[in-house]
Amino acid sequence: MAQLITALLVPFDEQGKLMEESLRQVVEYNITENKVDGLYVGGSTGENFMLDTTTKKNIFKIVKEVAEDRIELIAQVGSLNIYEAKELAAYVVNELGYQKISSVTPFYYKFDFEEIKNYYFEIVKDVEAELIVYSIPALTGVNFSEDQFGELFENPKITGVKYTAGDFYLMERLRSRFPDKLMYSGFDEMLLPAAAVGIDGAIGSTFNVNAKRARQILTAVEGNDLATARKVQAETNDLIQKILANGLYNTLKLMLTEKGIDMGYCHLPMKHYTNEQVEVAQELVKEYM
Ligand code: NAY
Repeated sequence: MAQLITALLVPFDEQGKLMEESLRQVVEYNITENKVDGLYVGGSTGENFMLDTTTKKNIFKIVKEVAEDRIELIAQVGSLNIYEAKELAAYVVNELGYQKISSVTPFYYKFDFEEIKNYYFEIVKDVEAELIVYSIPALTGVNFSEDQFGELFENPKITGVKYTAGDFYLMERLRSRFPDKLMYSGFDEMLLPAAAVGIDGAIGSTFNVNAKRARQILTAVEGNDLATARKVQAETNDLIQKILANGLYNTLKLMLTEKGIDMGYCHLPMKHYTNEQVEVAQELVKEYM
């Protein structure tokens, strides 16, 4: 069965300070209510790239304290500052006991493939952990070819990819050519086609509020029940469309706040929510949760 892994939301107060107690609660909610198999910590959904090193470490530590070994944890340590990425990798693996790390492709500058490959090999070199490449071309501008994935996968410590893209031809080519590497899909609105290609897991922000439907899609595809998978993906996409129209991370946070976990605000420069966004989120909770 493919794993369902929530891309964890992180609560911040109005000043952008981590809300530790709420973070504990949202981790517990994902384990006991959403019943997910794992958490992806420090990704886009965690607003990670706006945070300082101390806060990132604190988030990894709190998540591990709450989750212990009940579910799988993947720490996204990637950073434009490769020394920060290495420091975070050493911290989560050696001090906290994470077994998997992940790293976004370096972004902003137009690094060539050799530079990107060196970045990954350098990050994983000194830690005893598996590394999942986080590929999200729409946000980073970095597109790998099939052969370039192959070059990364030659490193035995690089064990998979979080594939956040809509190119299902490339996804299928990777799936067939690297059957022993892990393939995680990253777009929740395309879970059904990704599951049909054959994934080891799905990592998604909307699983914070919609995990049951996501699980139904995975179960239906694996049971060859395409009619159910389509119906549930359509319901899911009605919800995702409304969430995206209302502002992705603000709405997900507001929905959890409505469920009793105070998720605070998004981190500046992301906007703080408006009253209209709150009203929409409240309606979505009534209709979908
Ligand atoms: C991350 O790093 O948190 C992720 O990439 C998780 C995957 C999400 N991608 C982003 C960019 O948020 O769940 C998706 C996405 O939010 C969802 O499919 C809505 O488009």
